[in-house]
Amino acid sequence: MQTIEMRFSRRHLFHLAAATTITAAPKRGMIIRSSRAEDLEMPLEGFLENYLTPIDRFFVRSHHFLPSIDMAAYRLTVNGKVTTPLTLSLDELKKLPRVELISVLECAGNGRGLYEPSMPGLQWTYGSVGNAKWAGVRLADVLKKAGLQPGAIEVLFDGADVPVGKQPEFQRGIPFNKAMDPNTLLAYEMNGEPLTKEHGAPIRVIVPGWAGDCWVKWVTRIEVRDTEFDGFFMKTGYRHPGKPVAPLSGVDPAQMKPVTTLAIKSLIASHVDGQDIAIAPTKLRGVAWSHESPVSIVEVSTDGGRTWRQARLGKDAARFGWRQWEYDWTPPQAAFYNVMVRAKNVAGDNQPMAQEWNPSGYGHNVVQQLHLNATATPKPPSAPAAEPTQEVPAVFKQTCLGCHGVEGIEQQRLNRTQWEREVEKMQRWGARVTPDNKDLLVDYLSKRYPYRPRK
Ligand code: HEC
Ligand SMILES: Nc1nc2c(c(=O)[nH]1)N[C@H]1C(S)=C(S)[C@@H](COP(=O)(O)O)O[C@H]1N2
Ligand SMILES: [Mo]
Repeated sequence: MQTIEMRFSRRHLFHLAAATTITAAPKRGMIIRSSRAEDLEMPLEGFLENYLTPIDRFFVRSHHFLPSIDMAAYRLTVNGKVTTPLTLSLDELKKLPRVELISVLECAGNGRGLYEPSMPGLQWTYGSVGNAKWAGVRLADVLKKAGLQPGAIEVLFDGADVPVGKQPEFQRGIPFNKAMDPNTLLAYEMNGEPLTKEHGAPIRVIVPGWAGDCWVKWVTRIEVRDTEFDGFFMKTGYRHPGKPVAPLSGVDPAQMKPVTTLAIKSLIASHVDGQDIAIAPTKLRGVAWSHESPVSIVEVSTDGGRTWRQARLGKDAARFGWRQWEYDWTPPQAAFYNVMVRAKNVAGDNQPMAQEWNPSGYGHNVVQQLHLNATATPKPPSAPAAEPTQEVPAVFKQTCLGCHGVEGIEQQRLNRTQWEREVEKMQRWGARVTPDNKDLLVDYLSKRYPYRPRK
């Protein structure tokens, strides 16, 4: 007998369901940077699957816990320096012209875990980046509907997510000109599906070419401003000195500028550092991306940077999308090769040969180097040895594991001073650190998770 369900396609049902509730889709084989709130990194093989990153492989970065939003009750407020403040339902918003574009979304902190010396923060390696097709409406169309008053310099976005402890609320703004760019969108779809919960349903901001922190998820309010917003995530977080600074130096946030555009970057996703390969034809593969100017050339060196040859670029291309590349190579003899990749864009930007340091570890884009051991008897890469289990003091469990899991803590590689600052930050955000337990905590953390080189 035919049931009602059978008359609808799975996809149709998904849309029906999405009309009232926001669905969270399961993820596949991700690296857990934090289990709650969720911060998930795409493993290297994810880069090789498809030109558009599958949603179940797309990285997740959430500062706070996910909000619960009732789609029927959802409204987007537009206020500030506008002539007619708006309150729009999802249906009203969707009446504006639909726009689709492909763009890379990358976290400003992608590659933080590769910095030497390391700094506190989620220890992303390569995969807090993805390439998706977004669909939505132009932010400019929404702002024009509200009518603009003269003097606007910034557009601020507020999401529905609620902070943990006393952490300040996540609110980010972009300059007015970037907000009016026809490529800046309020998206309701990702890769042809309604946005999933972890990616910001029902509405998120798309700022092509700019770092992920301004791609605000779960947007409920847009404020047009004639002054710069001075909330934590603008005034203190997501700032870059704009020049290289001495490793481990602290820079006053007032002396730094907000993170804006992405850095040009390329990576090898088909191989890992130190791996054995056969003395036989090998295909090196990966992707390369840039900011507002597309990648034009990808080059590979198999001799430590003495000579460079052009890689073949994939046929899929979009101004803000990434470019797949591949390079056929046969190692001439048994040897330990230093293999590198670098990209250039149409504007002439390229990647540095040495990574300049900044306090929060943003914009990591040094030319990637892999050592590949060509041998007649290659062994498969071995799994990393499991860490021995150690006793965890009660004071640590009680003070540090109430708001989040242990993953974000155990991946840090920090010296005592850095741990002390981190514990003080947690105290400001609501951890019950007291003069009695502070030294115990800092001692434990700096011995258990000290600075150590990666690998
Ligand atoms: C009151 C809640 C709360 C408690 C308790 C807490 N933290 Fe956190 N912690 C946070 C928040 C909020 C974040 C940042 C989440 C984000 O932005 O993704 C965080 C993030 C972190 C990170 C990741 C790096 C960073 O700075 O974002 C580390 C490491 C960390 N905490 C260590 C600790 C330690 C050590 C303790 C115990 C002294 C502790 N936390 C106790 C709220 C807390
Ligand atoms: N409301 C809200 N929007 C947010 C965030 C957040 O924590 N809250 N994280 C930002 C950061 S730092 C990044 S890198 C991207 C990540 O988007 P994704 O989780 O869809 O990959 O979302 C941005 N938008
Ligand atoms: Mo981010």
